[in-house]
Amino acid sequence: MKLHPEYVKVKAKQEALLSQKNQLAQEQNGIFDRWQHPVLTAAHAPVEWQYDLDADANPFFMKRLGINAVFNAGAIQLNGKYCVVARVEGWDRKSFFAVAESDNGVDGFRFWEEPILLPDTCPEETNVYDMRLTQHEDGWIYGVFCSESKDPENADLGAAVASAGIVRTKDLVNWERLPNLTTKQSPQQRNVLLHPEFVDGKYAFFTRPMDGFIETGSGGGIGFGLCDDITHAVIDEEIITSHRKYHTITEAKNGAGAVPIRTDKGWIHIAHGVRNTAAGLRYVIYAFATALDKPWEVIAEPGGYMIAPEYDERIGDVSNVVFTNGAIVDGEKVYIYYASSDTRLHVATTTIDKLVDYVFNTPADPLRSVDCVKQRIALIRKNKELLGK
Ligand code: M1P
Repeated sequence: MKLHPEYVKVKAKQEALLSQKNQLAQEQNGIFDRWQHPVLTAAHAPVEWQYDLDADANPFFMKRLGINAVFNAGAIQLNGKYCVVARVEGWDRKSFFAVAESDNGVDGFRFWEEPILLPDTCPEETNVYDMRLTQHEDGWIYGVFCSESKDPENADLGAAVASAGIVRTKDLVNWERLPNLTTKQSPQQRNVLLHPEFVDGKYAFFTRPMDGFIETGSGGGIGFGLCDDITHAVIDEEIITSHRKYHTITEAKNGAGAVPIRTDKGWIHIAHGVRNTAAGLRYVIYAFATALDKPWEVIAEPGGYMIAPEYDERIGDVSNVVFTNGAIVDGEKVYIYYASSDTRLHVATTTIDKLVDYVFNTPADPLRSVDCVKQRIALIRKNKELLGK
């Protein structure tokens, strides 16, 4: 074996990307700040994960196991570092999880040496993705993710079954796999998230009841359910928190995103909503608040989206998508990790005060055009008065 001379060149080129500083984007909206560069892309994946570095075995220095995309990431702060568990997708379309860390949360993210090898307890499982990381008050860090298998009862090769896989760890290194979540009312689940606190002494999950793999069907929105034992998690009953609504950003589906953020006024949720268009599904990120003592009860929901795909974000493997499954709260600062078009990961930064103001003081969607015009005219007239017009 001998090291291929191309390795040094490829590594140096990647180092330039990894050490690139991020800057605030120019256009801002007062709600959150965008940043110029994505924080993780396929190009951030270690060279050693993709090439056989041995010149004898790989004379043309080919990528043997390429990486297609790095996107939807769970996020926590651990040992003073901003850590994300990203969804990494190989050229073979299989996703897996890998930890990347940064000192400041907006640039310098580097993957740990090896991706996460989950305990293989589920032989039928083909694909895993979108881990939400919850630092639970019981002392564990839980990862809840989508565990996808071929539908054994449907000959169609595209027919799949989605359920919620559960793992736990203390250090993001050693992972214990627990049995998948069972939801008695819903045949399929995706976008499941564990609430960070016990509710009535029980583990509380935000769920996304679905009739099929893609369509939510009769699933009315983001669900909520309690379970007694996380090591054999069963939810008997789900109720709906944030509802899907006709002719809104959540008409086709919605799903929980980042772990709810505790504030003095309520839990702030940052979720995704989906509508259908002639060009396919459009995914945006929206926010709402639930009551501190009843985390399932929505007490404020601004109209429309908070983050929608813009410029380059619109284009990718699944275009016109922004999606979040992780945020980090560091004192007053909030870092929302969102992916664009199932291709790359970005950060949006804001503060607790701004989020609270946004969620509680932005008008709700009045649901009809005529009422939206009235809402806007009221704003215009108030501004005219202020401007002395
Ligand atoms: O392709 C967009 C997103 O589609 C799914 O989300 P949902 O279940 O709400 O349709 C997820 O597979 C997600 O990973 C993906 O980003």
